[in-house]
Amino acid sequence: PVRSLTSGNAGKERTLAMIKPDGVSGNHTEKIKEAILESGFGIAKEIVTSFNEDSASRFYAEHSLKKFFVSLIKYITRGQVLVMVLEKENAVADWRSLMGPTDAQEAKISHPNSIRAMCGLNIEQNCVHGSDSLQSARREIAFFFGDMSSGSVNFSILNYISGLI
Ligand code: IDP
Repeated sequence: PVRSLTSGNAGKERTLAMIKPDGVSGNHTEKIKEAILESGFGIAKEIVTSFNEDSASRFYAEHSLKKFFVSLIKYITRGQVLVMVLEKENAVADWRSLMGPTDAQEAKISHPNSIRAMCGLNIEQNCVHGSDSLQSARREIAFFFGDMSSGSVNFSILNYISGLI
């Protein structure tokens, strides 16, 4: 087939994917990236970083009143994470579907081919994150990679600064 030279990003959607500390320390990174590429996603951006309590609380602000919040912050700050911007048509929903349900134990039964079934341990330690809507995707991509148009401060710079204080 002849490929258009000007196709660029036309029709593509972006979502934020993250391999959480249990995924990185359990050496699941390569397997997960293979599954991502095999499913037709492009990896537009990638960064290895880590959360501190402050950045984690901001990232998960919508869960701040939940019972599991303190435990979630402890889990997500315990090691490095690999953050990626994935690109393809229908990227938000397709990455959620490839991840599988939040509870990795449930995933092993209902979605045995999902990433959470493959690498997750339970409802908390489920090895991957994915934006749940286009709006969250935009917010989360800007959180890590900055967004020149809104003048937000880059995540790694914030992390660096809070490390100095
Ligand atoms: P999601 O990651 O599948 O979108 P959310 O409900 O947005 O799920 O929750 C964010 C993260 O918080 C989950 O991925 C998981 O790590 C953790 N979490 C969610 N529900 C629970 C729970 O009931 N107990 C402990 N941790 C939870």
